[in-house]
Amino acid sequence: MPHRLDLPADFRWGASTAAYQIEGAVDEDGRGPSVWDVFAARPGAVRDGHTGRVACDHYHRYAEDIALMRGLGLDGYRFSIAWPRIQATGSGPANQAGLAFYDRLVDALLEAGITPLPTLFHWDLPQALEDGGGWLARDTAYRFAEYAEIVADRLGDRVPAWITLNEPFVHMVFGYALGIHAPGRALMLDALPAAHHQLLGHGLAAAVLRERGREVLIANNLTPVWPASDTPADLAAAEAYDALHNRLFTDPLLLGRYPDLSAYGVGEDLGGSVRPGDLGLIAGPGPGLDGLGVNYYNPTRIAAPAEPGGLPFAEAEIEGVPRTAFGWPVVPDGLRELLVGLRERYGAALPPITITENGCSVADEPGPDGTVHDQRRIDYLAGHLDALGAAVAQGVDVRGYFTWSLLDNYEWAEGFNQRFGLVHVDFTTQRRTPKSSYAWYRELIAVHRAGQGR
Ligand code: IFM
Repeated sequence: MPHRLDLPADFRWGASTAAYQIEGAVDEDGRGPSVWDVFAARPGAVRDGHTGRVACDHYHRYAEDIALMRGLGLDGYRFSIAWPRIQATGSGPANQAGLAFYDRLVDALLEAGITPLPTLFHWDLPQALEDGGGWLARDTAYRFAEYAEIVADRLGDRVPAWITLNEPFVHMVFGYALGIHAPGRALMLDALPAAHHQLLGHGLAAAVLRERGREVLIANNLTPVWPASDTPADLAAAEAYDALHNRLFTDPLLLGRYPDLSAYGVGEDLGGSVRPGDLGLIAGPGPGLDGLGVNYYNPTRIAAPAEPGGLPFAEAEIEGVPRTAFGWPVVPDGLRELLVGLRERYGAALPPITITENGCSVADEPGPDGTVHDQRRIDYLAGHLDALGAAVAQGVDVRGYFTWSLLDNYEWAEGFNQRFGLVHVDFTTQRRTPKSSYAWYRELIAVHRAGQGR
């Protein structure tokens, strides 16, 4: 039975992936090493020692993958461009062979009637830039804008809208504060300049894209923050966490200022990294963003820390809800809460929203008849789309939904052990098997397109 949704008729349906998670071909056609190649090679860094060396071999199989997208009836495909394919060391002239790959990809998407929605940075920084300080170095923001210019000049005639960064919060925290993702630095609060420099890079790249008449989005990982109780200590902890996870990224973009991080002992200059004029560059002139990309997976429950002196919050369990294979709590209404909360917080400063990621990992494998029945994913997606519909009914302007992910892929520190795809990938044979959720999503899109949306 197809799922019925009351969404605008021009609502856009899509799926998302990212370069290092699917492309493979890490040494081909002049691609330089990224921080993920180096990190994944470190013993113990990634579960089972998995690397993205081959991943889904999408670099060679993109035509087959686009045929799968066409089969779904997607309006749009969100993928990322690997910076080290375009500039092996993160600066200097463009690598023409790297650009040619994305040229072919974009042309093949358009040929299939699918609008490309590229992300310029989804965590695979050229290692040479990391050797110079990575996102802790201000210079990386300027290199990022140069790279954006190269790519926009080559693909911009066919790509109407661009996402600058994917989840700068996750990249800062996992990559620079905790060291569980590349580049593997464990600097705790000294990682904060990596937030500012990513945002500065966004602002500089956004100016380049807008000069060329292109639309600009950013994809943030956002979470509703639930205080563990209504004690003043838990409420203060929740506020501190919200400032770090959400507002640190949306306030400068939408309001042109950083939130109060005094609970962390951090001033408005974020560890000395903010210079006069930077916030104007991040927020951009006029509405600086044409759209806000929202990646939603789950809410976060926060309590006061057990011991004083460390971080001003502690994460608490969310009880009594289902969990994904990853162990993440499944709370579909959290998406409605998040979207309505954004509108309440930012009012007229909030641009139209696109859900740029939402999905779940399920431990699914083909059964004896070769099919993959992932009812849990269907339930997850249906619940979240209902929540999205409820947010739209409450007046939030949501323009599209891109599920994570088209394919099972390389799930960072988890290697290939978490499967998020609508399509099962056998990582030994590279055989693709559409799961039940693929057929379900195809039907949903078709029903909506046939006029069930408003
Ligand atoms: O796989 C990731 C993606 O790269 C960024 N957002 C969350 C997904 C699931 O963890």
